[in-house]
Amino acid sequence: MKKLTVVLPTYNEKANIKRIVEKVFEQEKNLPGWEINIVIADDIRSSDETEQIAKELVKKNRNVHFIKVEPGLGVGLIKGHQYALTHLKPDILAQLDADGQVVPDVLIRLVKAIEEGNSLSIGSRFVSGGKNQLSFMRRLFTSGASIFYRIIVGPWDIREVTNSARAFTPELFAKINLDRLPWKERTFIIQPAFLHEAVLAGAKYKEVPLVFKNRLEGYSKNKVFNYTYDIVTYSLDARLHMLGLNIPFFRISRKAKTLVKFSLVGMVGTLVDFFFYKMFINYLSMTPATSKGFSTEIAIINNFIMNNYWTFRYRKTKTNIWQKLGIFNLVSLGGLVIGVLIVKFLHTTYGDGFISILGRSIAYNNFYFFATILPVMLWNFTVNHFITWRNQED
Ligand SMILES: Nc1nc2c(ncn2[C@@H]2O[C@H](COP(=O)(O)OP(=O)(O)OP(=O)(O)O)[C@@H](O)[C@H]2O)c(=O)[nH]1
Ligand SMILES: [Mg+2]
Repeated sequence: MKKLTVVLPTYNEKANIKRIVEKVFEQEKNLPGWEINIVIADDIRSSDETEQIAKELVKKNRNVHFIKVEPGLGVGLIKGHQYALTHLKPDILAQLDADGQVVPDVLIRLVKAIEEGNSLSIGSRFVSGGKNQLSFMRRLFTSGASIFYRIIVGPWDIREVTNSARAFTPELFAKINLDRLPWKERTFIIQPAFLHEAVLAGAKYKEVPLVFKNRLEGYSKNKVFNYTYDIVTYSLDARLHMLGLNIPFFRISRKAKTLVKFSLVGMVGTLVDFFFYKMFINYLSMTPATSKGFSTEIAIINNFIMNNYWTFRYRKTKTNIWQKLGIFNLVSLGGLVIGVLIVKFLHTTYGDGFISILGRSIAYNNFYFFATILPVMLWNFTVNHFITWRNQED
């Protein structure tokens, strides 16, 4: 008998785990000559009864194995395969989501593709017979991520990059560079990243049809903004690496994510400021100075709301929302003073000249304005990061 191991990563999947285990074993009858073993890799943060249910399954069936793993999908998958390799000696390693979204008969096709001589088979919603039954927004994300990744990283002929349903040989797994693969990061980037490293390791790959349904029970751990951000930064990182530039761009981008979100909020805030500034002048006949006063306060409130419910959403503070709004306003006032001082200093130093760029004459004062953006943003970010939304969890 040959051995197939299937890793099922879980994070609060009490409603699905039993059913998926049964469904996976049901595939055995269509895989003559193969014995299936399942490794459930449960996140230590799982707070529902996933662990109890999984342990009952282990007691009932000696082909079910259970490990507890550090947070992150990548950790669940990699540790799951490493467990399989050391304890079960598999001929093929496979992995599936544990929430029942993937129709498990994909296993049969995944195994067949390896038997045909490939070292990596990829369950794909984009090949003939494959289906993606998610909501419109999720489908848009899947396709967008796929196209972006294929253009920047490639190869062009792999169409499915964001799904876990895959199988590969132990030999291929041994060749994957785990130091470069960002498998310990708490993100779903493991899926495209593993693919990239597998291709670099010389994988012979094939896509097979996969039907992906909406989640049956439980909740999604996939955060679309974060995932999009990671896909973009990882793809650029991978491309730089392929060009011979080894810059840890992806790791740095993940560390700088809060700052990037804060800057995006700042940009939206500038548009809001400008929009109301014009509205108050044109429709309420305010003077520019009065209008700027009101429009800036609206932008400050806008930025506050976006930062509170998005950028710093995970921060636990001891202050209430009104106190935070008060501090945020004071910080913004500080930013205003810094901006004015910078303009004053530059104006005193360089005066009122013009510079000719591409045949157009541009006043120095434009540059004075833009010179304030970065320092003011850094001031705002630093103070809000350390004071307004300081994590005070204890
Ligand atoms: N061990 C572990 N498993 C995880 C983690 N995050 C997600 N999973 C599991 O990985 C699988 C995929 O996660 P999902 O939340 O279903 O992600 P998704 O399928 O892209 O999103 P939905 O379509 O909304 O379900 C599920 O079996 C999860 O339980 C994690 O941090 N650690
Ligand atoms: Mg899912």
